[in-house]
Amino acid sequence: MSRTALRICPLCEATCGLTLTIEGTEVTGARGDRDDVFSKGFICPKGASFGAVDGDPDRLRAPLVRKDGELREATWEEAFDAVAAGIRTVVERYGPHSVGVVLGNPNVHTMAGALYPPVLLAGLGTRSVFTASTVDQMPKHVSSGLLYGDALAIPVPDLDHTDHLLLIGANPLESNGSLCTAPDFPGKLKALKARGGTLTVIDPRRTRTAKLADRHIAIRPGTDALLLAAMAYTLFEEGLVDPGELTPHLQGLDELPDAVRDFTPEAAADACDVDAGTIRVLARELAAAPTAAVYGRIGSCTVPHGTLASWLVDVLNILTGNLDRPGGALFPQAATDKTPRPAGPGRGFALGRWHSRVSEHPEAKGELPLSALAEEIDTATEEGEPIRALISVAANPVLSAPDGDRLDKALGSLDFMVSVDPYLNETSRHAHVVLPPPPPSQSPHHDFAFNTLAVRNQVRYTRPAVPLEPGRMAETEILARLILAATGMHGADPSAVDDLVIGQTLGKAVKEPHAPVHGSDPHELAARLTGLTGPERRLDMMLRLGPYGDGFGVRPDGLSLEKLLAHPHGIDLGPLTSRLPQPLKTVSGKVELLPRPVADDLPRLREALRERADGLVLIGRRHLRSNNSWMHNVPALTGGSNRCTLHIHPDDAERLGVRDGAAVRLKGAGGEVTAPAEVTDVVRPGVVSLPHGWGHDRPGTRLSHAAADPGANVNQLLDGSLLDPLSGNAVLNGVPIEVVPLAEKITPLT
Ligand SMILES: Nc1nc2c(c(=O)[nH]1)N[C@H]1C(S)=C(S)[C@@H](COP(=O)(O)OP(=O)(O)OC[C@H]3O[C@@H](n4cnc5c(=O)[nH]c(N)nc54)[C@H](O)[C@@H]3O)O[C@H]1N2
Ligand SMILES: Nc1nc2c(c(=O)[nH]1)N[C@H]1C(S)=C(S)[C@@H](COP(=O)(O)OP(=O)(O)OC[C@H]3O[C@@H](n4cnc5c(=O)[nH]c(N)nc54)[C@H](O)[C@@H]3O)O[C@H]1N2
Ligand code: SF4
Ligand SMILES: [Mo]
Repeated sequence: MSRTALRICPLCEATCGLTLTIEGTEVTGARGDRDDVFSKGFICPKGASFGAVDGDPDRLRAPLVRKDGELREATWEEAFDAVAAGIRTVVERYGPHSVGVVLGNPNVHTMAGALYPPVLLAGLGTRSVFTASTVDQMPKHVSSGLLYGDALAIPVPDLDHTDHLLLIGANPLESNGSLCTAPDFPGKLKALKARGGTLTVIDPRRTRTAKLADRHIAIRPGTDALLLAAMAYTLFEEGLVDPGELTPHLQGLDELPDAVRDFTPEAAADACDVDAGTIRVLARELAAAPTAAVYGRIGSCTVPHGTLASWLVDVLNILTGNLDRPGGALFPQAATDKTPRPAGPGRGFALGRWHSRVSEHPEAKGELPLSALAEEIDTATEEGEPIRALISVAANPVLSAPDGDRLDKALGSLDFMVSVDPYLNETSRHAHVVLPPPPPSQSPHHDFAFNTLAVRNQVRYTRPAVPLEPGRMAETEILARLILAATGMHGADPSAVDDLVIGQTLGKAVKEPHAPVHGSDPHELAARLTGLTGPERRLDMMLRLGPYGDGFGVRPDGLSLEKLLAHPHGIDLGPLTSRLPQPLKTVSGKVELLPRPVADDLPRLREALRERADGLVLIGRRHLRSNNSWMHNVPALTGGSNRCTLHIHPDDAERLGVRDGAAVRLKGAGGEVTAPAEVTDVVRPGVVSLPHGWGHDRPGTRLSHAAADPGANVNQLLDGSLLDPLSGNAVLNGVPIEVVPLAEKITPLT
């Protein structure tokens, strides 16, 4: 007998609603939920393979604990005993910063990852915090922090209403979108064109997204900030600046013309390899469109000027009056956002409040660069203790971060490491304890992060589609117990963690004059929370305190968990609307257009005007059926064109003597890897492309399918020294590289 259950898909940022077919406890099918208020039935091949991802036989079923050097199955009790002993010994001997925490990408795709890591970090008090953000979007956080005073205030393009979309370094036809949560992104781009709008794509590769575009510009990698600065220059030069209704909310507009003075289209053309006339046209089109949105993603972030490029994306939206207006780029308002406070000056955003110990990288958003994790473990300095224990949650930095070989060694030298991970993979194989979360079908789901980035305000919650298997522990409970074990409260009831958060949050809310619960008794409010579990009670609390909440009865029609459960396909909260100045938390209470750290970084961008490297540069790519490093073990999602090949332009291939299908050796600052060449004019000349997340050939992993076609780890070509200095974000694109046909290793290259 089969049944169906709803489940929001956690496999990318689009958050589609799925209808799962379940036989017994096994997910045997997945289709798009046509009644989902947001995704309306959309599904992609990854979502359709939910059952295969969920039921992968290599997923760990029980905790593993290292005994006599070997990882063996153990009880949860033994596992947490080992965590408490391992972490506490290091904290007590070497202090809190000697415990590192690494948080990987899937944390934004689980409820556990949203609700518990902040408590863990606060409880540990460590500054050794590393996340996937610094190999991804940290430049955008820094830019938003500086412009708006809030690193999480990220405007998203109004895909459903814009007349003109300028996509920079994003390939939503493969990625399904990022920092712009939109089920059926491809359909939305087609709809834009169907309603007479225009799509421009800036990408060194002629991607599937670029093929849809009215205009594709194959820019030289790493130079987007120059192109965008030259567009801003053009807007000023040609009198096209018109912030419109934004004007009263802006500070520093007068200083911008001088700041971009040197970035004429003529000066930028050579470096970008885009002619000056085209740059001017891009600026004019942006200004002329009734509404327009500039949107930049991975290709604009993981580059040497990632923060400046991210800043310029917003500056262009502002100069053309497109920020915060329908059809432009707007600030979403999620159901679990904090109660909006009245507009007014805030505390602003600080960068570099502390620095990493070895290379003295400034912190950003409380994080240090993931690129620096290996050296923070393997290098002693007089400044303080190296990291001796590591807590890794949903992270595989051995493949995702630069120089995996060095990190691999460093992890092997730790006194103690715990991984919360469903797989024994390149990173978790070093752990002393592995705590496996249940598969997604057995976990509840709500998108705390992505609803704040969604192209339409909406809220959805799905309970576990399948009950927890015997012997399994919910990931929320795993993390709650991990917090207790790591902070000296080992053995306490995990509900203590939720109670602590609820007590603190409500205690604060009742003191806020603008909160609906102002003046109430927090204990009385806590007693009214509903939900079967601690995380559900926390969700209920957030919903009720939030912008659409029932305010614990103050607004009886408002949201609560109960109301959400009564709407299994979600609740639509309407299109994005103008919100300024409310989201601003800058000291001035305005959008600070030329923040000091940005102004101080502009000379470095000016120098880039003169750079014109001649050698080959490396960029990445994503495949629709992939997800970073962790889906190569699912047969349904591998094979075909989803392979770790080096894309190289026919001209470059001919010049270097590279044959299609033949192995080539790649040499970068961090090492060498081998991959088969795929000669294709999809990449522009001078650029080669190798996808990330491959390199599943290390011993001691349990990834039977992935190991059969391991691919090469592109990040081994990086040594971790190339960063965007403002954000600490790794430079993963536009990296100098040598390519040698394998049989002719000794042939000089260029
Ligand atoms: N060269 C290059 N490198 C890149 C990128 C690139 O474009 N080019 N992209 C970067 C980007 S954008 C990102 S976000 C990072 C990602 O970097 P990571 O977050 O380190 O990598 P993932 O492959 O997403 O691995 C996540 C880990 O989480 C585990 N996992 C999966 N599901 C769950 C779950 O439900 N719970 C828990 N606890 N664990 C789970 C997986 O088994 C895996 O070990 O990679 C970055 N690296
Ligand atoms: N199928 C699939 N979907 C995913 C993921 C996945 O691994 N697979 N990962 C998820 C994650 S963690 C993220 S962060 C998102 C990322 O979402 P996107 O940013 O849309 O992802 P990419 O497909 O890497 O697109 C980046 C594009 O930038 C281009 N590029 C490289 N260098 C430059 C440059 O210097 N300038 C410009 N203008 N372009 C450049 C690349 O050619 C590529 O087409 O995708 C998410 N969705
Ligand atoms: S687009 Fe993303 S969220 Fe939607 S089905 Fe595919 S993987 Fe899942
Ligand atoms: Mo990412």
